[in-house]
Amino acid sequence: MSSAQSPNLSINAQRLWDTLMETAKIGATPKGGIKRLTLTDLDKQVRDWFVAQCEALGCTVSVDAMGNIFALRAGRNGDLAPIACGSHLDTQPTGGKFDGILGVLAGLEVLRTLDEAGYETNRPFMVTNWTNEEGSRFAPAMLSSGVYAGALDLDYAYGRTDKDGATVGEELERIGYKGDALVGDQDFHAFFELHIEQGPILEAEDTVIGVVTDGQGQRWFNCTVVGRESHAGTTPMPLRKDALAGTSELVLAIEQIAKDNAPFAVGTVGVVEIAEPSRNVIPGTVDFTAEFRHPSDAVLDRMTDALRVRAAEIADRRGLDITVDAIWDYAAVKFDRGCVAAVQEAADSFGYSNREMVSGAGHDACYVNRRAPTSMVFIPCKDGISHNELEDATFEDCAAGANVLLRAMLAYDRDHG
Ligand code: HGY
Ligand code: MN
Ligand code: MN
Repeated sequence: MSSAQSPNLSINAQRLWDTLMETAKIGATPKGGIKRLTLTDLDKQVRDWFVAQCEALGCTVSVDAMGNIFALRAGRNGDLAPIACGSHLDTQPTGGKFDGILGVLAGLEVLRTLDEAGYETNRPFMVTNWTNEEGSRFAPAMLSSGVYAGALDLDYAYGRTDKDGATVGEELERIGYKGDALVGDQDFHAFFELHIEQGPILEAEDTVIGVVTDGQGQRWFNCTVVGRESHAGTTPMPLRKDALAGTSELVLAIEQIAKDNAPFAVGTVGVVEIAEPSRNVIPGTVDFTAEFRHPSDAVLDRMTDALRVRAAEIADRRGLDITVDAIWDYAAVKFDRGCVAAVQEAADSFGYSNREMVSGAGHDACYVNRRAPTSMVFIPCKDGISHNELEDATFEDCAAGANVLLRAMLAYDRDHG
């Protein structure tokens, strides 16, 4: 079949769903989610499965020094940079079956569909799996796509440690995914990422496809509050230097800063740890994480300034020492209009309801967009819930998303072959 025009191919919805359910067994949790933290043995298991599936399709598979996996399907013009898709196979500790996984497995389904149709694309096509998108075991998120995009340094990434002191470099070595290819050497002519929305908009509007035009920026912080341990029974309230009470005030201040920048701003404290906790000791040291997100970098600057002002005020009034350490500055993203148009054309070709939208979550595509024309495809998830074992998406919506991914890539290949 010639590829002068973009063919009206569709994916095999049942095969995609069966593949999603099959890999969901790797790290399955009793509540129906997946706990498959990056660079663990479970991550290795699903990576090995993915590589084997791609090789069985005749793909050439390469792995770079950050463990990013690239599976290449040959096209007519083999010397041209591929049109790529993909996402991530790692999950949150309370992860679901679809976050990231849908984007990788839909990419595999795209290759399976082309292979079954005996369709030769102009350019090579590629599916990718990005290491440590979640940033849960090793902060920050999108670590490997960040190195790929030149936003983060390889040595910095290798040195990131988990709570037990294991480093990314050691764990890549241990699971056999510290590849030879230089990070960043792999070029894409374009990149498309399918992902669940992870928010409530598409479901609330009964819309099947999100045509993603932008991604919001993020700022991540590690904070430490130091007061003074002392006896819970003998220390009068006015004499206390209670690190947890100070932390609690700052947590509410973070929430208020986000509310003060409504409707788009969000602020979250996800991890709080008291050093040497004891029920009858006034907490002396508390470490916690904080993050802000907003589509505007200028607003994020203002929110960061407000956080520092509030921290200083609380520290002064309570006699505490508070440090706010900015560990990650992730700029807001505007996706490529040509790629967005390909997604729009694909959604329209199937007659799927659709709307343009901004991504609230970070994605590897947001970094890849610094290297190649990129855009994303969203589908709804039940109740907008994600990073939760109850995360759910329908058979039909997963099929629709994969169909749009397929035809967006083919449309781009038609116009850029
Ligand atoms: O945090 C994020 O935005 C992504 O889901 N890891
Ligand atoms: Mn994700
Ligand atoms: Mn996620």
